[in-house]
Amino acid sequence: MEEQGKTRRIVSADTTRPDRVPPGQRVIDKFPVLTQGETPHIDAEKWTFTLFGLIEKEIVLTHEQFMALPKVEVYADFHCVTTWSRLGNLWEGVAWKDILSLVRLPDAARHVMIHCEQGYTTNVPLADMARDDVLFAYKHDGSDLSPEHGWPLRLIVPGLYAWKSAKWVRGVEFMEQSRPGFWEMNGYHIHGDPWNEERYGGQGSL
Ligand SMILES: Nc1nc2c(c(=O)[nH]1)N[C@H]1C(S)=C(S)[C@@H](COP(=O)(O)O)O[C@H]1N2
Ligand SMILES: [Mo]
Repeated sequence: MEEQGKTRRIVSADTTRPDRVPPGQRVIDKFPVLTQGETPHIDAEKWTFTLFGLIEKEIVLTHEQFMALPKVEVYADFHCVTTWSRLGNLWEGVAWKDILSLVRLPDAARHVMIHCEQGYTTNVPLADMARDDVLFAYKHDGSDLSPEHGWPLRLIVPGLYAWKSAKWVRGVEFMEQSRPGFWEMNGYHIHGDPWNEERYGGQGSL
């Protein structure tokens, strides 16, 4: 029984919708791997997690320091823009709220850019990050993330299409203005809300 009492449990509000499958999506049971490029090989001893950008002081955490942060479990659905949805995932990791408590955020900060191994990036408004079901996950359905699914750490933003749920995360950049990340520069929507089918195209301002 590892630290059962300490782990907070959160149920993503979207899983309680009368119709929990967003328009144009179909439910699948398996968990496909969608990666642009190769699965990176990561050495946890050398891995770091950096918070930078529009904050007073850059923060760099080692893997050991990250794993010592408070734990949360989140039950949430996962919607890929290519139309598959995997319902009822149990993620374990560190809530965004607990990452935010490490920094002093200036009022001007409105967006983050998530930076990953091999240069993958994705932009997310802080307003979307603020939902209580957003976490940096290191476990899925009771096991450590597999390398293909993002070990040692991935972001999970259940309220947006899954390209925002960046795998192999290495850092978070705080920004005043939004700018497009990898897929957003390659035709995906700048925001990516599955309930409004923000799939492709909309490079409008957030
Ligand atoms: N670093 C990184 N993160 C990524 C991707 C990627 O190619 N590289 N693909 C994204 C896309 S398009 C989807 S649908 C999900 C898929 O997650 P999965 O491979 O664990 O199913 O990861 C997202 N995160
Ligand atoms: Mo995707």
